Amino acid sequence: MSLLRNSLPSTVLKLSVRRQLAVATSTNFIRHKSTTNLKDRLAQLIPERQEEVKRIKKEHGSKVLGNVTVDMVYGGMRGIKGLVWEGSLLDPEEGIRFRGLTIPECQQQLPSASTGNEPLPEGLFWLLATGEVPTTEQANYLSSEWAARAEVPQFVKDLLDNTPKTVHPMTQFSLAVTALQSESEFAKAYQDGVPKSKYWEYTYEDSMNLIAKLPNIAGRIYQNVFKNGQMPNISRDADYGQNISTVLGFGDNKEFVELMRLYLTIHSDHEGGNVSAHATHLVGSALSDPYLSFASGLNGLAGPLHGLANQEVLRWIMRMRDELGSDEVSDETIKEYVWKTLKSGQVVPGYGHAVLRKTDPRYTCQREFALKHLPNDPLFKMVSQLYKVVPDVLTEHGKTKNPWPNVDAHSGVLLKHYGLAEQDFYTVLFGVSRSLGVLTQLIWDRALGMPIERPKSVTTANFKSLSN
Ligand code: HAX
Repeated sequence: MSLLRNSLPSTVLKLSVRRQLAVATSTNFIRHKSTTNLKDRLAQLIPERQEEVKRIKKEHGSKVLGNVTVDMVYGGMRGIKGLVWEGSLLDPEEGIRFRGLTIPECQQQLPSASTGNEPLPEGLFWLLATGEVPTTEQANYLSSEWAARAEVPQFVKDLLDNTPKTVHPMTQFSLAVTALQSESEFAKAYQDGVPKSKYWEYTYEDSMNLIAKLPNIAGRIYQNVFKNGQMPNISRDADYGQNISTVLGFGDNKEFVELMRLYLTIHSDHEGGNVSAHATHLVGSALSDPYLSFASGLNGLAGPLHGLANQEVLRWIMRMRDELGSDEVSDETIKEYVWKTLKSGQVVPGYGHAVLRKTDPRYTCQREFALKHLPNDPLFKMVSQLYKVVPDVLTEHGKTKNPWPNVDAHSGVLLKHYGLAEQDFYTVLFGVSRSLGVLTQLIWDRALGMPIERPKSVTTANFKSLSN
């Protein structure tokens, strides 16, 4: 399948052809049409899954999943299987699959807007939540639910309007989400003594409300920090990607809107162990509500080794261009610049990954988007040149286990091409997308009665007494 896709220029992959290709994929999903209401569909699915988990625990509960070595404990817990994450699974060679679907399969099978080809993030959310590819009507249901719930309380608007522009956009994002916690239906229901069996319903309502408000929050941060503070209104009739483009001031640019749909889809989920996903899940396990849990995830996403690489990559490329004095430089000159970065003790942003050992398919699909829409953009050409040069340098450097580019190596150049040039804002968009993955898991965490997390820690002194 991927060979076939690679042999076709992306411009040829119009929707109808994509749909035909979809027929040939091994992971075609039957669309379940019983209801367009996601909560009703979850209510149908949850009892089955609860039974399934009970059965798995009974039949396999004492099976061993692997050994834990001292290296793993000092090494950021790499390779320790210690979490359940339903929405997606990451293969080191192949990359992410959302409920079994690769990114190209999502592009083929998820509903798109009538005006575009890229998958709607609404469809991805339905897929992550249910394991089913939604119908267009089901995706549209989410568009209208999110648009209807999008209004942000006045005090949160005031909070953002009164925050100094010098406060980083990710800090503002986290502040706003934490402040929204006062709206939590889960927290209120818990205080009122709601039974455990209903936790997921309140988690669902909070998650839907929170996701719905993120475009208005992100837009307000963008307009306050980088523009004149005037907020365009979202439309009740538009999809999520269109609405976020509108609040950022790019609503009339059809290509940008398509980019947003794709961007929000591919940044949503990357299984459970990455910092933003794990942090959200961990904090949620204390029955902190979705607002508090997601704010923790955002604080993790704001780290330069994780989501902040989104901004760091473009900054690094622009600095390189300024230092080298041109967009058109030889591979040899770029190589020297990469070595300079490494020798100064810095990482090359956008390269390497804790799990992946090949080019990130999220990078590849953004590259395809660029080849289709902006093949002559000078910065895109530089990104392509880096793709040729950096892996060899990192391999020669000999430290990183994965010399290939990750998702962050490409996104900035696409956003900048359309005029969204303010790098410090980029991770906010990543955070909006990440809400889709981590909040669907939070709903399942509560539906499956996941307990408070409490792994065992040890001291270095404990290891000294280990026998050989
Ligand atoms: N440039 C230079 N050195 C790198 C490197 C890079 N891009 N990637 C890894 N290394 C180094 C590590 O710093 C580490 O060095 P030390 O032994 O001195 O500590 C060594 O190679 C081994 O690291 P690793 O096992 O290959 O990678 P980790 O799992 O420890 O880290 C990271 C994975 C993504 C954090 C790492 O590759 C990195 O820092 N990359 C650059 C930052 C980046 O692009 N982050 C975004 C990742 C994707 C993501 O989460 N997006 O949100």
